[in-house]
Amino acid sequence: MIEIPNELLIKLSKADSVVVLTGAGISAESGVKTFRDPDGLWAQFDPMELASIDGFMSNPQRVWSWYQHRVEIIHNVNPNPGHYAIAEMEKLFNHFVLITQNVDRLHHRAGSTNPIELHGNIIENHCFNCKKPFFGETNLPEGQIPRCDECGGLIRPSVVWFGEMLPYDALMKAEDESANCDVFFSIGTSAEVYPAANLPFIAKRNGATVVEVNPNITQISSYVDYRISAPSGEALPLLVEKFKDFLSFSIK
Ligand code: BV8
Ligand code: ZN
Repeated sequence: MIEIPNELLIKLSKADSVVVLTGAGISAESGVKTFRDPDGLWAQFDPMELASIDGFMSNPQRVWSWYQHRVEIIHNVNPNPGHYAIAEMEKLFNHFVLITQNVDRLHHRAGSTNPIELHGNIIENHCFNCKKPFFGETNLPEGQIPRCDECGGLIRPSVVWFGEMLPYDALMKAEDESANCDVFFSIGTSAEVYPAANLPFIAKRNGATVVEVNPNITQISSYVDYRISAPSGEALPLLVEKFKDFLSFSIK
């Protein structure tokens, strides 16, 4: 039985600004593997070999085909009730911002407007050499990588790899929104990857109520004000339903 604390509903009813940070866990119920769960991506592959510049430079074919494999998976899954609940939350607060570490764009497909993508996205590609966006054919025979039509450079996915800076504007906006919100949700993330993992601390330091939605304990669990220990696909629709009931009750 998932508990939504009444105190949290009261805080949400008084909140002007609400920020949500999501990680791979929000997509788990869509069938997209997380990174660090026992059956996650990193259990099979070494992230430094596959999600880093060095990894790409040392074996571009392997990295490119790993990403194409993940793109294939993402094309065959759909947003889950957790994604839709977050899209619904957007309509319930005066100021609502979604920040995601995910690259699968399932939030967009669920109707969230303008999520801040801290780690880029796996759907778009660009030239490793001149950065020119690439819109050509990506479905090539195994072992082949598309080449840039401008400079002939190798094409890479438009994600942020380990050791790469996050998009400056996205990170600045994410930090600013986290520092100025009333309630901050950390949903489906192990809170291990920086600088994204700083955001809940920035929020807390600035007086926000911090809520974690995650069936497992994470690096920030001991710091948060509320923990909803449940899968986001079940917890978030319930939270939205309880909050709407709370609002309609308090209006009467
Ligand atoms: C940078 C895109 C400056 C690619 C990704 C030492 C200390 C501190 C930091 C560092 C350090 N050494 C290096 C660093 C920096 C490094 C970092 O943080 N490393 C960590 C691992 C220690 N960070 C970087 O390199 C970043 N850049 O710092 O630039 C710089 C420049 C040069 C040199 C140094 C620094 C770039 C980070 C971005 C990397 N790119 N992804 C791709 O996808 O292939 S990271 C990857 O991890 C994904 O984006 C993912 O979103 C992200 C975070 O993981 P999570 O989303 O949290 O996923 P995870 O599997 O870990 O957890 C899932 C959670 O869901 C679990 O808690 C589970 O319980 C929960 N869950 C499961 N099911 C459900 C659920 N929750 C709810 N419902 C469910 N049903
Ligand atoms: Zn190029």
